[in-house]
Amino acid sequence: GGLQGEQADFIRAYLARHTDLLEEDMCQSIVVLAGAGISVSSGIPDFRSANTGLYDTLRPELLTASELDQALIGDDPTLALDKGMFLENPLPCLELKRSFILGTQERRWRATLAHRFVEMLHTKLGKLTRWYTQNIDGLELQTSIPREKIVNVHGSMGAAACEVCGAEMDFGEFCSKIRTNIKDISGDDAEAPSQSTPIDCPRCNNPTMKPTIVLFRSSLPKEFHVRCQQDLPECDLLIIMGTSLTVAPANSLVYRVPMTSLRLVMNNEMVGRRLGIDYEDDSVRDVWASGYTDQSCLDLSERLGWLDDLATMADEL
Ligand code: CNA
Repeated sequence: GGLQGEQADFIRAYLARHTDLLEEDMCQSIVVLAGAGISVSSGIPDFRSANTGLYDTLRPELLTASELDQALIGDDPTLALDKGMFLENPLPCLELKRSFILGTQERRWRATLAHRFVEMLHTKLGKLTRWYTQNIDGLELQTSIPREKIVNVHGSMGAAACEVCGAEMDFGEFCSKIRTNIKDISGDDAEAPSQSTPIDCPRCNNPTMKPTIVLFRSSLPKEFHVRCQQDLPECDLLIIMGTSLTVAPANSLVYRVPMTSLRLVMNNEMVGRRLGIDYEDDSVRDVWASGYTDQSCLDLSERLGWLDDLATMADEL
């Protein structure tokens, strides 16, 4: 990591502008849209980063599926997390998520600097209207942000329910079943079974117990739509962090905020150009903090005089 040379000067100039954006009176309502990129530094891979993302490292041949389904997943990895595919065969999804589920139970991962930065938008500025996160890792719950300010757009990993009838299962019980029923495609767990068997719902008996995450091609929590209607018309600044903006309708926030609201993209690549984000230097409403989100958040925190608070938060971990 680390910023160097001309690139660093360029980014710092932009960041100086961001500091103004955050502190100005005209900016009263900040909405954050976050994605897997803000949790990568905690040790959880994202989906779409080249080489390290889950889609590049996925080996469909290890999943319990027909050869045809393996080939289809090879072409389009989202199918492994697709509702239709899950109802037909729940095993690929559970196999793919096994270590994520167990890691969540063990609280294996810690909130990152980016999470702490969003926390300070609330605690220091009092301007955080809502934090929409596509992440299912629950790391945002390690911050002191009130629960109602957070929208888990794609659900969360830390609870389990039946995809068919909605019956809930104690998460600890679900995790023990994951441990004994589902094979470990990462090869890290020597105790794992060599073959997978599905986990039956105690109410409807379908083999469809899963973490309460939103699968592809299924509907989002109602809360998402309700909060968007409340929040977006008032939004002065949308901060987009660590997301490829490829998943709809989460990415619709980008064009649903008023034309007058500013958009700050904290991401290591230029995302959302097709949704209208303008990466030209003379853009009137969009600014890009390139590079690592943690580094951008650290730089911004320094400019805002928040480094001591960050250090205190780190001590409390
Ligand atoms: P994505 O499509 O994988 O995009 C991640 C984006 O972040 C990409 O543009 C990356 O280039 C960028 N990025 C990665 N690391 C960094 C970094 N350190 N600094 C700056 N930018 C970085 O993920 P999205 O969230 O956009 O996709 C939505 C899916 C991913 C959601 O449904 C999530 O549930 C799902 N997901 C969540 C997690 C998690 O909860 N931590 C992990 C993996 C996938």
